[in-house]
Amino acid sequence: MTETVSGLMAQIADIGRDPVRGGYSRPVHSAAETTLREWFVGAASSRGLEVETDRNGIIWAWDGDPADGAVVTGSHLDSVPGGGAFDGPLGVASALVAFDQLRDRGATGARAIAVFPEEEGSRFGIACLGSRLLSGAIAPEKALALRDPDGLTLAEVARANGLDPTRFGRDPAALRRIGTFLELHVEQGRGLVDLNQPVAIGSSILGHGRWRISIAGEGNHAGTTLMADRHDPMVAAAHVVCMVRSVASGIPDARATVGRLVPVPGGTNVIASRVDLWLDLRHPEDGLTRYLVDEIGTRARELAAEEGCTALVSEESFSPTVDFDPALRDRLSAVLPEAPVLGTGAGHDAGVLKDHVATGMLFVRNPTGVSHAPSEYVEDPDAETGAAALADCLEDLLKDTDRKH
Ligand code: HGY
Ligand code: MN
Ligand code: MN
Repeated sequence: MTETVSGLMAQIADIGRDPVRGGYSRPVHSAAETTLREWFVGAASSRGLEVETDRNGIIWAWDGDPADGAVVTGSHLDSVPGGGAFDGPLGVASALVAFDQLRDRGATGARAIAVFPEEEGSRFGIACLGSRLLSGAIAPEKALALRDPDGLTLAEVARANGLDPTRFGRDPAALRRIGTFLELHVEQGRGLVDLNQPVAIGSSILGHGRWRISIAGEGNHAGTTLMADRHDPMVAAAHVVCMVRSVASGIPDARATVGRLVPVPGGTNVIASRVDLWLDLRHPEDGLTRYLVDEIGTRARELAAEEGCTALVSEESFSPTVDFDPALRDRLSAVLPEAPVLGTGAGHDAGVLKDHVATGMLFVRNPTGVSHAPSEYVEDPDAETGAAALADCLEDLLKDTDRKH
């Protein structure tokens, strides 16, 4: 019986459900994400794919012997807190089905499925951590020192999950094995719905970064401290959140979000001593993103000072705007002439790898247009259409590897 994308997605539908937030919470190296990794290894092994986990925790499933210049597809299994079912897993499940179809078609040529860890950056704070380590975009010592909300370092968590932190870092041999990387992903927007098409080809990824704004005030008792005597960082933080929205709203195509705000110590009857909040800022022009961060930082310091507090802004990650390889994009259009070419405001491992290997993306229609929330959705027929489109593109790309070997 030929497995379907929706059949594979049904196999993992109950893994990592979040009863409090709704949707799924599958942080990297959590029990849920580990179970998903085991599911993928099982599904790949049952197809006779050769599975290995590399030094950075990336899982590779090879159809045939690993070889340089291979055609690689895949995505990620980790999620944001309370995320949807499809962001990441759809690309992994579609890759498995596409590989089945390539086998049925007798396709030859070196090919692999890659599953990248910590794409969302939900546990250790930096998105696409696996592909950044692979490509050398982040120094291993910086990555290994990253701490999760419980204070555990990546080094500690990696070691507890059977990885050797001393081996983390740029992996030239693994990079050489990627000739082309093509990632299929649920569309995180309404482009395909509005165009009434099931599949799109990716053109670009909006530049985006993450900055931590730490506002320090004076912790004190909620009942004994007069209002006039307070230096309350929560009040300053509230003004900063509203300022972020007003600054970004004035700039076309800018997107600014404070999705995470953590008061310390966080007691109901306690005036916080510090509030950490994280700014997610995106714009097509990297220079304008930089300008907006400076503007927001200046105003945050002013707003903090008005409350007798101080604000410190520190950059956690930045990914410039990415335009996918035009030759690959056009080649995908030749294979999928009906597919519109669409940009995305969401980051992906394909974006990180773009400076190292030819990378492209396919997007599959999401009727709700919503992502990073439980209502993210893909209809079964579109999921199968996406996998078939991926198989068609991979088959075309494999012709190159045949010529090379
Ligand atoms: O945040 C993003 O854009 C991606 O979903 N990691
Ligand atoms: Mn994703
Ligand atoms: Mn995502």
